[in-house]
Amino acid sequence: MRTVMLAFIAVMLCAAPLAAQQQGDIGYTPSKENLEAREWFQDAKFGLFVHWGVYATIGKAEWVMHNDKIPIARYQQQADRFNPVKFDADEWCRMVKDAGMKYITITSKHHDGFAMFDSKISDYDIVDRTPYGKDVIKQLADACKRNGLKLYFYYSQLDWHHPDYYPRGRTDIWYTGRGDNGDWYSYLDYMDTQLSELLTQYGPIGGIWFDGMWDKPEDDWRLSRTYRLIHDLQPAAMVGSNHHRQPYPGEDFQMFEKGLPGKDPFSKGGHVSALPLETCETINNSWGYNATDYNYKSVKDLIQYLVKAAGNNANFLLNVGPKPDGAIQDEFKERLAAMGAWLRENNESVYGTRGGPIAPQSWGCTTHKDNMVYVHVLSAEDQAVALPDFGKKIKKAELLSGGKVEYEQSDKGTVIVLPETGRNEYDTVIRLTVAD
Ligand code: FHN
Repeated sequence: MRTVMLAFIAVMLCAAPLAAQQQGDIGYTPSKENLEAREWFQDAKFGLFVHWGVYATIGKAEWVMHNDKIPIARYQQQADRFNPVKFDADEWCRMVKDAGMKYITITSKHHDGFAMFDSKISDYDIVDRTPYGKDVIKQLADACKRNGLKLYFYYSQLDWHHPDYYPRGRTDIWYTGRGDNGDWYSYLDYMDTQLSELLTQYGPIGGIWFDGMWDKPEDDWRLSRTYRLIHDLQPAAMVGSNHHRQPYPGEDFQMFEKGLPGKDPFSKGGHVSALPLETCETINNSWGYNATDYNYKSVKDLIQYLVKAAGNNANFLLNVGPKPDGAIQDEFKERLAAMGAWLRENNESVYGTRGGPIAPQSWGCTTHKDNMVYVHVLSAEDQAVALPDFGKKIKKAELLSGGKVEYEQSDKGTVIVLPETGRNEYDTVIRLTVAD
């Protein structure tokens, strides 16, 4: 009996990851356009994450419905107060470009289920339910096009509002007033319809940034069908999911939340794939607008986060939570502007690069492009840094800001002496020209 039980447990343990693996489209071969989009994405390096929804009217971030146990009937009233008359999509784009960012990823629907776009399958959306009555996603899509930015849509698979999101998952919310029943596959149909809307109403988009599958990861999400739908409608659109697991077939990039690849708190040191990588982070401690969160990260922290992401071969998606009136608070704008100023001076060591060739070190990290290696020294107090051998002969070393740099290379590695002048408080970048 015991043997049978053990065998049963062993089968169950093997079955879970297998079922999980099969969520994706096993036969997926990315199209040429998709592979080009991945290259573009990796070259772009820096994007703006936007968490914006009716929750902004409460000013307690995007989980307020859950955290404050607000029933649907009462939460819906927030839509009556959502009137972002100061929203100016072109101004957002100017801010993004000035920050050196190349794309925007915005919440088209968060866990509260409220669509920030004009959804035809539901009236629980910005056009039908708010005094504002206009589609902000459309305005942003048009402005991004005018400004040469790519637009990605965050879409929450988890939905605290839809009656068919049932059985409920980890965030089981009994206080919403929804019944204890629902047709799961009807919910997935609804989700696919909304995704089709997002992929057909706004021109070419960068991709879909899924979130929320972690709410009930072992359920049948029909991922292969949904991912195929997206790729059929827009072959170049990149699919990624913040499920905190290794990527499923059909996904085109892998994201990490609040940590560098493999070092984020959610994936528990998990697998870093060969797909394009991205890590997202907040400027204060909140994704959605939080009126009492004053824990702003410094410009130095943010620049170093971007550089470390690049050194780890990942993009950096930095978040703002706009106010309910559509304005972006000054504390965010100031930090973005400062990052942009730094990037204008150091752009060549970030854009178009890939991580390495030397693994991140205690003093910083490296990026590379063609026959250049960029050494990013993040600890300003270091007088010299030691680079392990990376198999290339260094022909020249210079500060990116100008000026010669002394170095000594042997078959064990290289010691670089940092000049007294020309160091940067955020990141001293040394450009090494290496032999082919
Ligand atoms: O629950 C969400 C959260 O609100 C936010 O959207 C972040 C962004 O990465 N993701 C989820 C948690 O993993």
